[in-house]
Amino acid sequence: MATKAKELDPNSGGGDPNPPTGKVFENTNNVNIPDAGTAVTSDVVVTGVTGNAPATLQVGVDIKHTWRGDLVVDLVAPDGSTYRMKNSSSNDSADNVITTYTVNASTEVANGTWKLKVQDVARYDTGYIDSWKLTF
Ligand SMILES: [Ca+2]
Ligand SMILES: [Ca+2]
Repeated sequence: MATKAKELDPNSGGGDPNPPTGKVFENTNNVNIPDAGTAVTSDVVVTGVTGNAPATLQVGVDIKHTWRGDLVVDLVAPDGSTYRMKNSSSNDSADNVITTYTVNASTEVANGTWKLKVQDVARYDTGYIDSWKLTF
């Protein structure tokens, strides 16, 4: 029986003519989010990725906050296009937004400065962007 080579191994990245590179770009600098204030951003500069971003761009977010329902979270592509990942939700009193969103960014050129944009839209509880990353 013939060898079944390189089939559906999500971690290999090898043997695929259009490989998901699995390149990771991260910003671990903390950014304070003003309470019921203006949006803040954190930059990630992407280089060395050919062509457009994938339809399954992985956006890993680590935001520390004492009432995460206050938060609106967007991904901003290099050309300024905005992708909403999380809306505010006044009754979501849980802590923190620590998750990975999947964004269809296939119309966006990969290389350039991407931003995580976070706004706190309700008073009293506060927090900060701890880190975030893009996986191509
Ligand atoms: Ca708040
Ligand atoms: Ca950090």
